[in-house]
Amino acid sequence: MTREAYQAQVYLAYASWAEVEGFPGIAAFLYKHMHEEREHMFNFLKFINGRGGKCQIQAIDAPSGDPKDMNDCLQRTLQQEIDNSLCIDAIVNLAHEEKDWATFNFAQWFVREQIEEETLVNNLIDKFGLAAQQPDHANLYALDRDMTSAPQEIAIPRDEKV
Ligand code: OFO
Repeated sequence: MTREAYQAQVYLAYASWAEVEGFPGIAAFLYKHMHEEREHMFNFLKFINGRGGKCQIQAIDAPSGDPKDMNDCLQRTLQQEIDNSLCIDAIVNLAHEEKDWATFNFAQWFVREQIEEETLVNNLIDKFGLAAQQPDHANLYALDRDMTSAPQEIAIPRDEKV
């Protein structure tokens, strides 16, 4: 739960950084994602409390400084999500080991969510790479503008239809 709160804190920091650096569209996308991570945190809290446990509300670590540019920001965002996926995997492994099928089932939603989130950031890295190659940066402007309304959800391979 604290890890999800940390995810939200990192998205907040990167969104604020992007806003100041002149990328309002990417900032809007990251701000929205901050809310999604807060929701994940809340999902953990409700699950733990609802199963007879009691959540301990702990301090959230500070994010590790400003990115050096937008590419660095997106790469660091991807790494955050990969690290988070490993934390979710650890929950799945432990639940399996302890035959705690309720937690195992609960964690499956997050496994799927992480596939989605890693893909979402990877796609953004690809688009940014293409746009940044243009000498006049016109595509970068368009990309940033489009990010304001970009969806936070994406289909995962299992859901794709040919
Ligand atoms: Fe993307 O971190 Fe929540 O699950």
